[in-house]
Amino acid sequence: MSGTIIRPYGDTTGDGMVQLSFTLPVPHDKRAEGAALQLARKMGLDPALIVHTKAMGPDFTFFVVYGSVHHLVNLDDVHVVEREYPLLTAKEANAAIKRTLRRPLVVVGACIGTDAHTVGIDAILNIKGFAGEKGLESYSEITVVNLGAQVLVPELVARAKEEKADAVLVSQVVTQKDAHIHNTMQMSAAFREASPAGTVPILVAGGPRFEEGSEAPLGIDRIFGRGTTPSEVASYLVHEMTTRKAGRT
Ligand code: B12
Repeated sequence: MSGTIIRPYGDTTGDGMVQLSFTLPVPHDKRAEGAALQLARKMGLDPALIVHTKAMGPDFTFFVVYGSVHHLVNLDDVHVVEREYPLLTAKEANAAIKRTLRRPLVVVGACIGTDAHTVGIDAILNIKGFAGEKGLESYSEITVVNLGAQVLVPELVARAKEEKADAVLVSQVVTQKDAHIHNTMQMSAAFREASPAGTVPILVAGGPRFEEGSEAPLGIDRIFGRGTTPSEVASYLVHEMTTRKAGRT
């Protein structure tokens, strides 16, 4: 292995060991264990070892399998999306908004669809903040309207219009049946339909399982993933707002 070619490891460097968990729709018995090993081997784990099994009701079994893969990873083929704007302090963000807009930036936030996971959006918006940073509510030049959980898209569009929102921030944590994708696409389509060209607010979605770089198919301006802090969001909003403003003059 060269410096840029790597393999996972568990016991000794380069042994290729990985751990994988899944559930099979079969009762917890020997046949289920055989099925789990068959799946693991088909996925390239060889040898594969079942390290944990648990019945999930009478008809399902949960497995943790530990095994070695022979695949190599080339670090030169890894492409990372770098932040293309500077990270601002709250003071710098406030000054930039004041200079550019000459009024506070209005942000409307919500968890849309049936999603009730508000901790993520609250971490960004609430004064209390996240990871030692205060949330956007603490910024003197940002007005935050946090609509909370399970907000329907028409409700969000109407409120954003009423508040004259510059930016709409939605959170999607539940990803079952791609709910986060469907809800976000529905949201962006609704804003485009309701807003004359050139007046669609900055559309931002956040949550731990969005695919990085998938803004275009979702019809939004920016995605933020796990570990996002309020200052990253404020800095982005300032950057996007300034770019839009410059485009109009
Ligand atoms: C707390 C929690 C709950 C609480 C939520 C309380 C609340 N008020 O939020 C309760 C108990 C209500 C709950 C319920 C359910 N939950 Co739950 N829950 C969690 C849990 C344990 C933690 C989530 C959390 O708070 N993370 C901490 C925050 C800070 O992180 P975050 O959300 O990722 O946010 C950060 C970034 O993603 C980003 N971000 C997030 N949103 C936004 C938005 C914007 C605009 C921006 C810029 C950034 C941003 O910034 C944040 C800070 O860095 C997770 C498991 C886990 N460990 O993640 C499961 C989890 C999310 N829940 C899950 C499930 C299945 C459910 C239920 C369906 C369970 C059930 N059968 O009833 C229900 C659904 C309820 C509903 N209608 O939505 C699953 C989702 C699986 C999936 N693939 O979709 C998880 C992953 C658990 C699991 N492993 O199965 N849950």
